[in-house]
Amino acid sequence: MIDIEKIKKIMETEALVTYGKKLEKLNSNEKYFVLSKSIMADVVPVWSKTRDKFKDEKRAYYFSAEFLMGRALSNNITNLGYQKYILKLLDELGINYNALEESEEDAALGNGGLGRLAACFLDSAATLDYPLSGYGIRYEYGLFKQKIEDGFQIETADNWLEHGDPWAIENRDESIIVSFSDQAVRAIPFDTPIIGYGGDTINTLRLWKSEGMVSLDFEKFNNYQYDESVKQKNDAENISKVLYPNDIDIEGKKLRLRQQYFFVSASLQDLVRKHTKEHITINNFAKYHAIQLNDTHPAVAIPELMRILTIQEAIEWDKAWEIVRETFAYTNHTVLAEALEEWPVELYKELLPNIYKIIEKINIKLKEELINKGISSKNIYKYEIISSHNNIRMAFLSIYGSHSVNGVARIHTDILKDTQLNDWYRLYPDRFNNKTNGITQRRWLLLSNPELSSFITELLGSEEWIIDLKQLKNLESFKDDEVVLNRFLDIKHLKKQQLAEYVKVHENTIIDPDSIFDIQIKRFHEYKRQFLNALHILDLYFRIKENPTMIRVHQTFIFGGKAASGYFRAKAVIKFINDIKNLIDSDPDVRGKIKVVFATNYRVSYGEMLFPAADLSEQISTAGKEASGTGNMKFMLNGAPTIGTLDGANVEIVEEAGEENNFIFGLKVEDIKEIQDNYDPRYYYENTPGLKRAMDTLVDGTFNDGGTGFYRELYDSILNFDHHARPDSYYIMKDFESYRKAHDEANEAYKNRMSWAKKSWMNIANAGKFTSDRTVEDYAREIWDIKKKK
Ligand code: NBG
Repeated sequence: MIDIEKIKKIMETEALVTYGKKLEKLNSNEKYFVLSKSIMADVVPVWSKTRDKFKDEKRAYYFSAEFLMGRALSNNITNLGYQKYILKLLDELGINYNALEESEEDAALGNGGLGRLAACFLDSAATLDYPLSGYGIRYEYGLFKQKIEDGFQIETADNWLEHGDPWAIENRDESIIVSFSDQAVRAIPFDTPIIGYGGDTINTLRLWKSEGMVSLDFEKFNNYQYDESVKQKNDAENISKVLYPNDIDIEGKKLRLRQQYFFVSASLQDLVRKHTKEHITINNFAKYHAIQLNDTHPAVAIPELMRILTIQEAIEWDKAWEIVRETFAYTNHTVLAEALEEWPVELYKELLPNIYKIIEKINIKLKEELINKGISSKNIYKYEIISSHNNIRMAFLSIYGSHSVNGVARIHTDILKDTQLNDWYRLYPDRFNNKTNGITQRRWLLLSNPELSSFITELLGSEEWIIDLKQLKNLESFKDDEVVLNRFLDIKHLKKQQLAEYVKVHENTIIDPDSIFDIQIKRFHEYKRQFLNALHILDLYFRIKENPTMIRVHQTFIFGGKAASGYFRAKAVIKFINDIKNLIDSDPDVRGKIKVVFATNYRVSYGEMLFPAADLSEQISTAGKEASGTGNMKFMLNGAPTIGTLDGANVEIVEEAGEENNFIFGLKVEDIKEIQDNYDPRYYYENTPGLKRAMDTLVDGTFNDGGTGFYRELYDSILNFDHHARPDSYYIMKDFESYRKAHDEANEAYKNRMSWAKKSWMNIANAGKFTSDRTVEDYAREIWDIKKKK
């Protein structure tokens, strides 16, 4: 039970000892800090109780280069059940909670879905009382901050630790040395509590910071070599300096390889050290540890554990390999070829020669196994971990060194089995399984949409849904209840108003809560097709100009998302969207009827405002390309129907909520297979009414890309066979017409308020499957073999 007097005392003490001021004199940021510290004081004892209760049990570890945690304060006080007491206390102290909440920086140690999934899994596992810890890197700078200047994306450093991080405890006494061929560094663990809902289980996210073995070379300093004297320290610190701002495409940088090995080696050494302290033998390591590899970024864990077992612990190879395979499981998060990580042999040899030798041996063992399994020698190259191009294929290493390989939505796993990883699937059919992604309803409904949450609790007569999302199914009985649906519409309107207020302040633009809020928020990538969305808006613009009396519900199109810093085509689309926005805003004929907003610096905390305010969820990736998507689930849970393709988890969303309650369009995976060899985008460009007109704005002087060449390049990527063997490889020209039709249907459907509300309602009622609680239960049972303990 919360001791509010104690919380207050600690706040006052912290104010004095940390800032040398009285509590009331602190600014919002400082108040946020002391409040968080006072909650930490409460949490720490329960945290160590959790460690004790799982001491002798098998535990699971999520190895991930990214954890996109967002803000902690509100989430933690909600999960602890402290919210109303804290609000009351702050009220008495005259402190404005919202200002304090807003002053917390997002912990953006991830790019997008992959990192956010890791964060949702941690929340679910703690809530369900499973022992799951996260292991990763404490990047000093998270994902860059985005500004828009003149329509262009500008990136600036995300110095999220500037004001300190009250949620992490630095455990210097547990530091670990990690060695490269040319460098040894000290890995310092920072532990953050992961507080399950109800507060019974508090798990750990352990992130490593890289430091030099010595902080100053005294001799050099004395010899006036000031730069040299801190070089070793700086080189070491660079390893955990920044998160690579790339999702999907790999970034083949030496420093990135150092990052991967750094956190993986530190984490494994940490686990082995603890294990050998607790158990007499290392032979039973797999009995107590399940490690999930979040994509291939941590795949070097496989040879690293082999190194520790065979060299450090002197276990013979085959026995060690058995332990490794039993310990690891691998999740694949994409089928895009450019994202399948490969590392040049030369780089490994240079940086990690011992690890490279182990990979070579793993490859030899693999070849032996293939021959034993009757794979003909001419086919062996298809599997080799070290390819004929002298690259190490990390996905192959991960499959071979794991007992489980999973995709993240049914269609994605099927594609892996049927095409991308088909050879491996035929070799080890039992190793492959699906785990459709999920999201935590604690953050994505309870916290971000308290109004809808209370209404749901009222209707269901219980709060059970917070830990058992299937309960939402019982909302279906209200699907024709106009009183209920009207209240839902009122809540939606309120969330739209709240967003509009925020947008007014932060984007300096007015949006109308009575218009349809049509939202696409996610990283910018060609396969996600923000460009298709933009083209359609432009087409609407021209249609309204041509036919001013056209009767449509007014629409507000909201985009949010970042483009990787070197990804010019994605940056061109951001610029294009901003140009369309300005075109519309400056045209009195169209202004008000449609409106474009660019939500700058999209991040977890912005998402918490956007998802609840959406009327329509844009999930329009080229079929077969989006592994799952998780934003789609956040929209669904907040009652926004999907306009989307049959891709990723959209397939399962529509299966649950009904196709009639969503707007599905476009090519399916099978259709693409059929047309891909003869696809000519120019045909659709010429023959789809309105499409040429919209496309040509890229090159006819309507817009100005400031001499960057962005627009011509974008245009060519879609239409020019001289530049590209397969132009429009994401089928935008072909899908345009059916996308427009789906939009027209959605706009028409929106006019009937009750039937629209019913569609939304059916989405909420059928969102139960998409909780990460379900996903984590499945991993725990089918892959990790861990048990919950209250
Ligand atoms: C992303 C996919 C998404 C998926 C998330 C989480 C990578 C490499 N993959 O579709 O693009 O939802 O992973 O599984 O970031």
